[in-house]
Amino acid sequence: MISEKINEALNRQINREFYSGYLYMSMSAYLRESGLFGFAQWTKLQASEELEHGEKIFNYLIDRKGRVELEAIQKPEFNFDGPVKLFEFIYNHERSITKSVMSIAEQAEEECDRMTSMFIDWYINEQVEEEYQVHRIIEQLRCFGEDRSSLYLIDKEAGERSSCKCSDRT
Ligand code: OFO
Repeated sequence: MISEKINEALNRQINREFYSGYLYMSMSAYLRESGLFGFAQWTKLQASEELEHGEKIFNYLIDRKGRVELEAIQKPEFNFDGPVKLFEFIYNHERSITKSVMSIAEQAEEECDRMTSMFIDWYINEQVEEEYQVHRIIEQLRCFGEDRSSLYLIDKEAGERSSCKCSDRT
């Protein structure tokens, strides 16, 4: 059995993961309209990953005999004012996700819920990778993005991302 408090926190996290998926889809549409097809592909892949993250928690709650309660998903932003602002938006969003998984980890620790602690550790590690990857793109865009041909290459490289971000690490 899982405590009421952790159950609620995990339901909120499912909603955040699904909202993240929705947000990345909205970004993908914006990027396609802007002709940045590589970034559009990157954000679309990210959207699928976020849905998987939400589903993983959904399954965990069911396995632990918790109660899944799906809430309405907030309407995502759709206007981003260029790629730098868009990736900065992602970075801030992912940092807020990091905070929310960290608070679940703290709650699990307080309640000595070892199973949830182990489960949520995966999300904490994932956030390290996500923040790193997004920050890397922001740095590239800030350094070279003003130049059209460099932007083309950065966008192209992002479009070559495979579904697992780990292999892209340099
Ligand atoms: Fe973007 O992160 Fe899920 O957890």
